[in-house]
Amino acid sequence: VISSPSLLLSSLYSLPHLYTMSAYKDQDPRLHGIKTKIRVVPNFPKSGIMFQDITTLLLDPKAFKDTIDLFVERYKGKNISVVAGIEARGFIFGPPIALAIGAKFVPLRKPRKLPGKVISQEYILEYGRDCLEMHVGAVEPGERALVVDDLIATGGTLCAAMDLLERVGAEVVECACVIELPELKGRERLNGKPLYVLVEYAEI
Ligand code: HSX
Repeated sequence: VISSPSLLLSSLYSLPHLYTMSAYKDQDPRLHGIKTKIRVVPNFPKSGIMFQDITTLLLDPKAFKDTIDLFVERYKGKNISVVAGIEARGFIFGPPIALAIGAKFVPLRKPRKLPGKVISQEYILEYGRDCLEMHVGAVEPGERALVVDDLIATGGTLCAAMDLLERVGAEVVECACVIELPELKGRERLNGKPLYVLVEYAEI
């Protein structure tokens, strides 16, 4: 998980930070274990970037399971038929959630990775553009979808994912991320679409 490389973001990311529980989440004791397992790596992949490394969370079976369980508890019984995971870390958290709630998993991939016919959605990054693609026919009109990723920063990636799903007529019920960087105000870019996060990375 990397931030955008602008000076502004670099300065934000280089401030001392700590994980706090999301204001949107109750004080479930499992959250403490989850947040302590997320490693923050300064100056990776470049100077000024604080990398949010969820691979350390995956090394702890309890914390990883707690992460999945918290999402499953929220979405089970909500008539969600599609979990759409964003490449690449959405592919780690999305499938176990999908299996547990009885939904299909649909990967939203970077360009030229999917072999079938795709629809594409470009989005703006701090410098340049990126793109997500989804297989045509993977999602039907009227399906209820959950979008899953590891982190929301500026919100551009989640917006592109929602656009893809809505273009094929699906209803995006909510976006779910493990981590939110609230200083980057990604939540405000989601056009009122609900966002559920487990931990915030907040300035001290
Ligand atoms: C990171 O950037 C995460 O894994 C997400 O996929 C994405 C979030 O950035 P943003 O679009 O919210 O700024 O690599």
